[in-house]
Amino acid sequence: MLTRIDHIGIACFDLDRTVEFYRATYGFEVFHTEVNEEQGVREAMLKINGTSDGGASYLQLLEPTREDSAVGKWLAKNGEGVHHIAFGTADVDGDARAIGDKGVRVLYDEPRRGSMGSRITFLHPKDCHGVLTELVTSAPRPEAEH
Ligand code: V0V
Ligand code: CO
Repeated sequence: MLTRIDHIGIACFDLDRTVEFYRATYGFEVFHTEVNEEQGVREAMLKINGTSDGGASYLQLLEPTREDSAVGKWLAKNGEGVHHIAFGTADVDGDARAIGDKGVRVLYDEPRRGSMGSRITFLHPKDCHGVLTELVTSAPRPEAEH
């Protein structure tokens, strides 16, 4: 069951400048940063609400590490903006299977590694009314670390 919005993924050209915008404008601080080479992103998670029990909501700022990555290609075509939404679930495997059975393309056979040790998969935007949709099972108790 999808129980919350885990994060909204926002593509940007310059992660440091975008982080500074969110800090200066709204007061959001960086909770976590990492590079995910498989996904071709450098990312910053800004925690919006939650209790550090795995049930939080974040903004995920994404800068591509290479031009041919998903975010790199998307930025070249669209410029900066909202790239995907991510729903949180306790059971990404089961939910991905159930959604796939409804005829929506699930992009990975098995969930892959996401931010902060989470397990993630994606649904094809063309099957979701134009919205790239991610399903996330958080790691238990993700700790802040920069
Ligand atoms: C592409 N399209 C999108 C889209 N990306 N539509 C809405 N939102 C997006 N983000 C549209 C695009 O405009 C095309 O439509 C069509 O899909 C095919 O796109 P393409 O440019 O030819 O690109 P593809 O087909 O090579 O790749 C698109 C997909 C790719 C969605 C398959 O981006 C992908 O595998 N995404 C999942 C992985 C990902 O996004 N990783 C980065 C975040 P027209 O022009 O034909 O109408 S990593 C992350 O979130 C992490 C680590 C985390 O949360 O922990
Ligand atoms: Co994401």
